[in-house]
Formats: sequence, C-alpha cells, structure tokens
Amino acid sequence: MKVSTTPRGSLIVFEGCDRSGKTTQCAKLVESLQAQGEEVKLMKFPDRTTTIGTLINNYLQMSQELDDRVVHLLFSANRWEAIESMKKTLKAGTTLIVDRYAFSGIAYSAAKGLDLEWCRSPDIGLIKPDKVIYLSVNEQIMSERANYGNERYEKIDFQKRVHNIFLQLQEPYWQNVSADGSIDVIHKEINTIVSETIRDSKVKPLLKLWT
Ligand code: Z5A
Repeated sequence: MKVSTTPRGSLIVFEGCDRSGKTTQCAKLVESLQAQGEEVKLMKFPDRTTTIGTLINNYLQMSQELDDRVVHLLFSANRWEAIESMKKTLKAGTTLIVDRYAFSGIAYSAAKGLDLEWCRSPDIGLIKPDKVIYLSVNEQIMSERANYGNERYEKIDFQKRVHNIFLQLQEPYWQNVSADGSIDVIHKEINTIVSETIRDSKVKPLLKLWT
C-alpha cells in the first residue's frame, strides 16, 4: 500500500455565541493564511446549500417548526454529509477553517433542554479538530452588534445557557480568545495561534472526535 507523504492540512474550528465575530475572523484568517502561501479553504456549518441545509435554514428563519430532536439530528447529518470531502481536502494538504462544528450542535440543543450526552452521540467519530478557537464576547456587546435578534436563538438568556455549555465542552485543544476588542487585534492573536497549529499538525494523524 502506498503511504501518502504529503503533509496534511489542519482542521481549525471557530466556536462561540451569536455575533461573537466568527464569520468576520474566519474570513480575515483565510485571507492572511493565503497571503502567507498556505493552501486554505473556508467552510461553514450549517451548510445551508444542501437539501438538509435548506430544512435547517427554514427552521432557523422560523418559516418551519420541527421537533428539537429532529433539528439536532439534521444539524449532525449536515456535518456527516461533508465528512468525506473534508478528509480528502485535509489529506491533500489544505487547511480547513470551519465556522461552527459539532460543539455548536451540542451547545444549542442542550441549551433547549436536551440531554448533553444524547446530543453528543450523533457527532461521535467526526474528524477531531486540531484547534478550536472559542470566541467569547460580553453579552452587552453581543446584543449591540448588527442584525442581532433576527434568528431563532438570538436572545440573551438563551445565549448565556449556550455559553455555559460551551465551557463544559472545552478540552485541551481549545483556545479561548476574547472577542470584545477590535477586529484587527483579535485577528492578530488568532493568526499566531493558527500558524503554530498548522506547523505542528502537518505530520500528525487525523483523529476521530470523542472516540
Ligand atoms: N446551530 C445549531 O443549533 N446547531 C448546530 O449544529 C450548528 C448551529 C452548527 C446559525 O448559525 C444558528 O445555528 C446559530 C447556531 C445554530 N444560532 N443562531 N441564531 P450561523 O453560524 O449560521 O449564525 P450566523 O447568524 O451566521 O452567525 P453569528 O454566529 O450570528 O455571527 P458571527 O459569525 O459570530 O459574527 P459576525 O457575522 O462575524 O459578526 C456579527 C456582526 O458584528 C457584524 O456586523 C460584524 O461586522 C460585527 N463584528 C464582528 N467582530 C467585531 C468586533 N470585534 N468589533 C465590532 N464589531 C464586530
């Protein structure tokens, strides 16, 4: 059997409550990594472009009601449908910057009252991230950011519960970054963390999440 000698890309996941700046920071990071000569690709969950993603989008925009368990499983299925292409991309040496992943799946569903371990189980075996950047933002600042309150979960009390569950999920490969400051200052901190992670994970095997 031929063993690949191509250094692999890193799986970098951004997590955080709503309006913590994940999308902004993911875009800036991709731009700066590309400028540094890295092969990099941006992904986002939920991926609203697939058939499953369309159902999720209708639910989030409140045009459709679904049982909480059904929604949870749809979010998970939306990640599983991307898994083979993610593996292929990483093995080809491209780093993936991912805006939300399985941790959001657990945090938002458990904040609605579902059992945390039940919520974890459908995502067991996904690719384990090399780094999770957790953006934490002061709740007052969060609510003042653009368009806050337009979607289903954008209520302060709910976001506090989500944040507390994210804290319970943290493991040593997570890095907390305060997202209260300016976009450029936050970006600089993230860029340093991610550059080190990309360097360190090149020859490490891809692992499975929570196995
Ligand atoms: N969800 C779930 O339940 N289960 C799952 O498995 C998954 C998700 C994966 C949609 O997700 C919902 O799905 C989400 C969780 C749930 N809950 N809700 N609602 P989404 O990721 O598609 O949500 P989004 O609405 O696209 O993103 P977001 O989280 O609300 O925002 P963000 O990406 O963290 O922030 P942003 O778009 O970069 O920034 C928001 C605004 O703030 C924007 O105007 C920026 O210019 C501004 N901003 C950003 N950073 C700063 C700083 N540092 N200073 C000042 N202003 C800033």
